[in-house]
Amino acid sequence: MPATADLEPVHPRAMRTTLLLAVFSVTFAGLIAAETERPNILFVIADDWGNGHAGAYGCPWVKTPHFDRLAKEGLLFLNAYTPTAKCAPSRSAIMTGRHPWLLGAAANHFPYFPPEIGILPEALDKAGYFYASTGKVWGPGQSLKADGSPRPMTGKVFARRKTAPPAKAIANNDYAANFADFLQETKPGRPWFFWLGFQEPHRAYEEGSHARFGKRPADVDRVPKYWPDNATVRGDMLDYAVEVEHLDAQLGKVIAQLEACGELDRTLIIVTSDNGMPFPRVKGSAYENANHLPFAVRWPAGIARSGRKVSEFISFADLAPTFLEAAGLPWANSGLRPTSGRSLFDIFKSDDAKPVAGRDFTLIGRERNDLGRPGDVGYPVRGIVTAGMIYLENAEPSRWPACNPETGYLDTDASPTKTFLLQARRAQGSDPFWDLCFGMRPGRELYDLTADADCVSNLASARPDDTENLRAKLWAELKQQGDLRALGRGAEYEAFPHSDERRRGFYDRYMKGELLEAGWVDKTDFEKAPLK
Ligand SMILES: [Ca+2]
Repeated sequence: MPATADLEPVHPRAMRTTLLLAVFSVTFAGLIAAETERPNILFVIADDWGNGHAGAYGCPWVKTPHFDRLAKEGLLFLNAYTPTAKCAPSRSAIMTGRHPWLLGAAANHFPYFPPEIGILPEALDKAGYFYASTGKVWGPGQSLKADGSPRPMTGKVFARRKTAPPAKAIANNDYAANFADFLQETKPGRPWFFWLGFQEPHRAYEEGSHARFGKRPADVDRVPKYWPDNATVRGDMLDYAVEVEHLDAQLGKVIAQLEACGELDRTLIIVTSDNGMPFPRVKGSAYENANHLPFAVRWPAGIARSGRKVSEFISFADLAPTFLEAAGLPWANSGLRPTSGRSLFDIFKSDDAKPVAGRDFTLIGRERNDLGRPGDVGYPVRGIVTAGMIYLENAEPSRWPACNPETGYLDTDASPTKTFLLQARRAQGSDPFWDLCFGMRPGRELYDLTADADCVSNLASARPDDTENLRAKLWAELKQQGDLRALGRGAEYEAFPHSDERRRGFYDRYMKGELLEAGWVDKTDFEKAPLK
């Protein structure tokens, strides 16, 4: 396996003043006065919950009263982005404070996470925090120490409590009861970090379950322009909403427990998701709705002027720096590599009189997500989002973006929406929605997010100056970070092996006649012959 030791770190940004108190609390753990300055941290992350799908953002068909409450009593972020819209690389950025393309093998989905790269739970342990979790933390992939023993991505796991889910295919994890068990094990004077990893609204869904919850197709205020507006698609969106509402209800029970034990105001709470909704052209792609995510923070002791809506751009690379600043652990002592993000404390402390400097854009991109192309190659993309614009560069436009048709478009989860689009193309010989969701893409894409948030009208040729300006900025930033693709070494990402040996070489083995299981797509997703 290629090593990542030669990955040169990004320009380290000095952590803002490292609270003297906090230094004391690390040096002399046990000083109660100092310990009270450090908050508990509750990190809540949904799996595949997409942009804008909360009441706080004005969405009428996904009801999220508990997320909305946190936003109202804290901060609602309007421009929060994961660098890569796929579970493992998105979560790898959170674990390390680095964009995925600075993580060697962990740029990819299903990686062998590099044992030499430090991770958040190890740093929190150094800071004296009790780190624990329930549900989905990091993955899919393998994370082992250099000696082959497991690495502590999850900390102590609380998963004993089960409940009957309100719809089939929702996890039976009684998240709130498991959180209650966790609280029983916390101790006064020792701050904690709890990773509450919902498995919703990841697919599968109980098809049609929305009707049981009183939802009707007309509730959806608008269908994105890259799907047909019909009952199948609207129903699929509402079944997704049922799962989001389940996680929000569980979140409400968790907040109530913190309130009851007097810890709510002593806890920094962040609620977000790892990537956009699991629908064609969203999860796994690099368009606006793939990487742009719901994000709210509540922390009365640490936030100036709660109740604000924050327009500054933030990245998941900013999370680990935020957590460690709250924990009072200087980055240099954390064991983590230099961060490519920066702590959100500048936003927390902002007087809101003018925008916080240096937060006017964010970088996104991807390498290999799911398998399903000859030679296990990926679909490399880099992009930049700035006020009103998104620029994307597809490094290998001759490849299929959602993976090859003859192996089921493996980078798009099975769904009624996907099935509808595939059947429409088969029935008519072509289909404009299929083209948007599964067809080949040009090397350069530019979208005006103000007029076209769905990213369906590519302006790269029509606006050459904007394209060139954003292109220059994108690659200058990536080069400064140390992105191998910016240094002409992009092929190295493709050489890292997929960590699921059963499926490695999927395309080539399948095309030779081997029967391979891919449970996240349908048998009908496989085209009988290669398409042009
Ligand atoms: Ca996910």
